[in-house]
Amino acid sequence: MKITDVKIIVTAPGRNFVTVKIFTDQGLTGIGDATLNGREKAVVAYLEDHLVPILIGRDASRIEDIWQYFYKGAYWRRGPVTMAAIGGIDTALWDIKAKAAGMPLYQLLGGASREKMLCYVHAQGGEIAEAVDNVAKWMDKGYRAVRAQVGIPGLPAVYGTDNSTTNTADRNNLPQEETWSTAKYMRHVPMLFEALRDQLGFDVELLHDVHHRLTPIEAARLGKDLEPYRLFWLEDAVAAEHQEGFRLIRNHTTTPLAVGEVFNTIWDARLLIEEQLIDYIRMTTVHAGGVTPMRRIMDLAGIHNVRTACHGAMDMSPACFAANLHLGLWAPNFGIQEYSPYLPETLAVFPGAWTVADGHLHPGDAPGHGVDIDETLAAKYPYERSYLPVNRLEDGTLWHW
Ligand code: CS2
Ligand code: MG
Repeated sequence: MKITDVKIIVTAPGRNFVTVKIFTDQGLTGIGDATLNGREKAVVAYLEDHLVPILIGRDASRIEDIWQYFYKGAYWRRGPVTMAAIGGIDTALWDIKAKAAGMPLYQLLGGASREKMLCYVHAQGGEIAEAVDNVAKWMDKGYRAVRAQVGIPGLPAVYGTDNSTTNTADRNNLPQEETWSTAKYMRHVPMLFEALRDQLGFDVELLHDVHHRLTPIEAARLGKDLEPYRLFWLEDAVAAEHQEGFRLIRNHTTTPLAVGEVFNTIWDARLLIEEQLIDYIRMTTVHAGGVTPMRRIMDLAGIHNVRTACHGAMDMSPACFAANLHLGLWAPNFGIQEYSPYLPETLAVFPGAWTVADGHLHPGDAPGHGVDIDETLAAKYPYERSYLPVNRLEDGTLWHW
C-alpha cells in the first residue's frame, strides 16, 4: 500500500490544531494529531519541509521502519517539535493499518483489557467553597475522579488556580504574564483538600496539578501535608527535567506522583519508571512520537508498576485523544485518562467514535482510531497565532508556568 499524498491541515475550531492526513493508492486515508500548543507552525514547517517529501511513495504498512527512519534518520533526535511531527505521521499510519484490517485500533494492539476506562475531569474555584461546589457538580454528573485547583489568597489568577484563567492561549497577542508565590500556594492547597474530604467524603478520587512550580523539597513537604486526604496523585510537582529530584520527593511522601505531559521520548521517562519514582506516566500519543513509542513506554511502565495516564487536555486534537483511548483500553497497566470536554466546534471538525458515560470513556468500535476530519469545515477556522502564558515570581524572576 503506497503513500500517494500527505496533507498538513491547520485549523482553529476554538483553538489551533495541526493534523496530518495520509492518502494511499488503495483509497484508504488516516489522520494523526501533530499539535504543539503555542508552537504549531514549527511542527508544520518540520513536516512540510522535511518529512512529507520523503514520506510520499513509501509503503504505508511499514510503520515501524518509517518511525525509525524519521527518528534515527534525522541524526538530531528528540525534542517536542520533531516528536509531534513524527507522532502525527505515526498515528495516521496506525489509523490506516487498522482500517485496512477492518478493526478498531485497540484490537491490533492486542485487544481490550477492560470494558471501559476511568477518566478524570477538572474543577477549580476562586475560593475553596467554589472549588468544592464545582467538584460536587462533576460528582453529580457521575464522574468518579476530579482534579481540584483553587485560587491562592494574595495572588492574581494563574493557571491551575482559579476560574478566570484556563490554559487557552492568549490569541494574537503577546504571552500573558502571571504571578507566582510558592509560600502562599503551599499554605493554601492543603486547606482545599481538607475541605473537599470534610464535605464530600472519600468516595471520590481527587487529583492535583502543581504544574512544575515547586522544588523537590517543597514538593516533598506538600506531598506530606496532603497525605491525610489520600490523593489519587500529585501531578508535575517539580520541573519535568528534574528527574533526580523525584528521589527526594519519593523518600518523603506516600502521596502518589504523576509526571510526563511534556516528555518526548522513552528516555525522558526511563529513570523515573525504572526506579519506580512515579506512579503514573502522563506521556501522550502526539508528543511522545505516536502510537509506536507509546506502546513501548506503556510496556516499560508496566514492568515497573507504573500505570498509564495520558495527557488529555483540550489542546491536543480528538485524533490524539482517540489514539490514547485505544492504547488505554489495551494497556494492562492502564491507570486513568484525563478528560477535558472539547468545544462543540472542535467536535464538529473532528467527528469521532469515542464515547463518555458514567465517568468512563471508550474508544468505540469504528475501524481505525475512529476520529476523522471534516476538511470543508476545518477551512472555515483559520489559524491564529497564540501563546501559552509565562509566569514570574512576585519580584519579577521568570518562573515555571
Ligand atoms: C495541564 C495542561 O492538562 C493538564 O494537566 O497541565 O492543561 C497543560 O497546561 C497544557 O496542555 C499546556 O498546553
Ligand atoms: Mg498537567
